[in-house]
Amino acid sequence: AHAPRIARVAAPPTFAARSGAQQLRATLLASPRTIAPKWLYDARGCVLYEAITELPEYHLPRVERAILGRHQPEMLRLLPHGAELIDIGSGDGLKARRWLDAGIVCRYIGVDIAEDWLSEALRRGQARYPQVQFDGVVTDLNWGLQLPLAREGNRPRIFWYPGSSIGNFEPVAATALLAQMRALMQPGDALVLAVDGPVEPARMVRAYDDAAGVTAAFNLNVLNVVNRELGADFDPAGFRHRAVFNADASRIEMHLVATRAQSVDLGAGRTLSLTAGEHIVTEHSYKHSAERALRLLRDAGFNGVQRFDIEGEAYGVYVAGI
Ligand code: AVJ
Repeated sequence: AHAPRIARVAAPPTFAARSGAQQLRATLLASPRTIAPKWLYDARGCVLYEAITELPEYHLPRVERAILGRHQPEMLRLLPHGAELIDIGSGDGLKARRWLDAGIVCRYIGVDIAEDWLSEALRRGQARYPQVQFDGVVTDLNWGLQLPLAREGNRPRIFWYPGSSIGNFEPVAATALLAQMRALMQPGDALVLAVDGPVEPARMVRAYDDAAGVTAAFNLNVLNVVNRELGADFDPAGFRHRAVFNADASRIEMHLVATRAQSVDLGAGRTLSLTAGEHIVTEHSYKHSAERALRLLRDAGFNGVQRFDIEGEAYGVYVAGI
């Protein structure tokens, strides 16, 4: 195996017209006021998110592990072997290990927005699995999915999108992203997609507003990110974290609520004025029932979808072909 190669995707023209900072400034001044969830994941945000995944209230990772643990043998019968694993939103790369350990992967391609984390994860993965080729793609999934690395030897591909991260996309955008994955697939390829579903509202709210305040710290940290990105002067002490379940849209919303009237310098000569109680939306986390998830997949053109779950939980892991 050669040393891991990293390909960088450039912003497509519709996005390149405005820098990330300009886009962020515009969404803060728009109505509703929003900060895209990707800004939550600076170095401190990634550490806090990892801590969230260990929280007793945040059941998603535990349920996902239980489903995969229970049903992996059956999934392995559906998945191509000798495959290239496309790990979408790869992060530390640890979730891919179950497929690498199962021996069905010849090449690993991590896809992530954070190049430093990606290159570190590739280096570690390459050292642990010397017989597997490790490569990476740095891109922003908000631009859609592009894979500038060609298949080697026309191997089948497995698209692995765990963690219910698809839930951060508005349903129309989620369908578009899934359709793009499908467009990159050949017969014999497979998608493995994990999607959280709705449970009791109180349980969902607790999962996003834990007793130890880790999710609150994660949410408030985004203001430090915005300060750095824009040269803004948000005072995190002037905001509080709120998680609400929007039943009509079937999504958890994370808000930052202004605890007092304030005006914030956003840089570039722009000012954001907030009244007490006004909020900024930092994340939508859609909870897709089985029916809704299957519709997303069907709308994106997938066929032969199989759902895997465990009793008493609404979380689903879907294996789909084209
Ligand atoms: C990484 C998008 C799956 O929506 O559950 C966790 C992020 N936000 N707690 C989610 C998150 C607050 C998480 N995803």
